[in-house]
Amino acid sequence: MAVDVGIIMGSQSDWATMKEAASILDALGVSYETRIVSAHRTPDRLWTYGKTAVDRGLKVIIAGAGGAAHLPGMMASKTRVPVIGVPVQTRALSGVDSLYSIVQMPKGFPVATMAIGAAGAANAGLMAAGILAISDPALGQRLDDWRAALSDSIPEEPSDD
Ligand code: RP5
Repeated sequence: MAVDVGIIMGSQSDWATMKEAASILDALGVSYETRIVSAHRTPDRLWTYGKTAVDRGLKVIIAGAGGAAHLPGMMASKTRVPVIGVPVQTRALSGVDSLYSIVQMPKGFPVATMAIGAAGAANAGLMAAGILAISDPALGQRLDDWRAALSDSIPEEPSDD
């Protein structure tokens, strides 16, 4: 069955971060699949995933990777499905390596790059939902409700607790 969003990641170790995107999509009722697709360890899998993305009906791809994070950019080179990149935080360089690897795409092949780590993954889910909501008013309403609930949860004054 066709899903709207593909959440792909370079390694099992990225899942702790990327599940933040999945959890947002769950909350908003957006269909998705999750796959480990490594630019370096499984390049043929990357190729096939990108080549079949349009025909499989994917509308947005969220791609997370860390270190030499080539997955989002390579995926963007292989499909016109919009790719949202999530730089996974790394131990050696705190994810700045991932961010730089993802954000500096050459003209012609964009990757919408999020913040490093869990916040970036959650925002990738929200960005994907926003894109899909352009043609899905019911999802748009759910996204508006989600945003209003977040705003309502922020106290006006700080407390010591
Ligand atoms: C990248 O290398 C992955 O995206 C991951 O963030 C990083 C480390 O992978 P593992 O060695 O934990 O599998 O390809």
